[in-house]
Amino acid sequence: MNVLLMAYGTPYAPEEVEPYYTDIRRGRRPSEELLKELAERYEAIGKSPLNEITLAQAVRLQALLNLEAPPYPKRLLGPFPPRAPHGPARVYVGTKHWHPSIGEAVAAMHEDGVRRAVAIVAAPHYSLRSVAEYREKVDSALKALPEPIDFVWVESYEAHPGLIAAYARRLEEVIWRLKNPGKAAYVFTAHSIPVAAVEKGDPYPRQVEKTAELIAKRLALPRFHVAYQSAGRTPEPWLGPDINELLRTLKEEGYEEVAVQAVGFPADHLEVFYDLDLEAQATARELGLRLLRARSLNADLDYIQVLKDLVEAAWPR
Ligand code: FEC
Repeated sequence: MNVLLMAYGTPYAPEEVEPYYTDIRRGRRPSEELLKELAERYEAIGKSPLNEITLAQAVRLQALLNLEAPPYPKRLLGPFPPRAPHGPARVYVGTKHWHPSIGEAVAAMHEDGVRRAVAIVAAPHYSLRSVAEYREKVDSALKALPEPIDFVWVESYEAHPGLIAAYARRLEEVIWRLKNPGKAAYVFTAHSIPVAAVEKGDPYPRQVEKTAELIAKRLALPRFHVAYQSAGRTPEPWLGPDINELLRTLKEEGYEEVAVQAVGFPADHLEVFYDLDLEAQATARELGLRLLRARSLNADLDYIQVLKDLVEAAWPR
């Protein structure tokens, strides 16, 4: 079994911010002002842990896929650890905007003799501005190969019961810390996308709502809100409400405590540590709101088990 696990990617060092940002902008170099602003955001969080988390996810997913599903054999006479019935699994990492790039990963897979594989992004919601773009990068890498690799895609998993349970578990930890859970606001966030994509029929906002609704239902929350964060620095309109704008509305409505969960991102990175933990937290402080954020899934085994389920269900038999 072969897997291409993809994530956004982040620069490893400050001097890599410029080419990374240029790649995000499809080859257009950012202005000095935009570059300075992004570099300052990285500086403010110290470092984005996204590459390390993606690698840890891949290593753990590979280990889980190679273990025979419980119940294990009664006697440990055979090879140890017990072998999965579908044979040795290999998980390759490809990042959308940095290294290893999706192109580098696909080329390495081909060189290793891989001819079929499952492609999955470490982000649960499909968007024309996310998963569709990962797919374009895989397709363009395939064009450079002498023989094709047959990829089966997991395009979204916004309602996977294991994902909902994993998110609910972490939100529950926040609920325990609220002074008055019955009167708090519960806000689920995802990365914003340009409104133009939504007008083209992007299922993204519907899928984000679905995840939020299922977590809320599982925890019997009295109410919940969906907000978008990290809108791009471009003049076009981006999907809202923005989290900071929603915090202002919540304050006006009389809320004192807000529980926030970033359901669009399984991992911690710039958009979580800066946009939520610094920026939204500062807005909340200024408004006199108490904001608590649920911790991320990262490479925790409950999330890796979700990836394993999805990959095994997609693997052609
Ligand atoms: O920790 C890190 O260094 C990387 C954090 C990071 C993640 C991420 C995820 C998503 N993005 C999505 C959409 C867009 C669109 C644009 C865009 C731009 C940026 C910029 C940075 C950035 N994104 Fe991102 N995104 C992360 C970081 N993103 C930095 C450039 C500066 C800025 O605008 O803030 C606009 C691109 C353009 O100009 O054309 C659209 C979506 C996701 C969630 C799915 C995924 O993880 O792939 C959607 C993590």
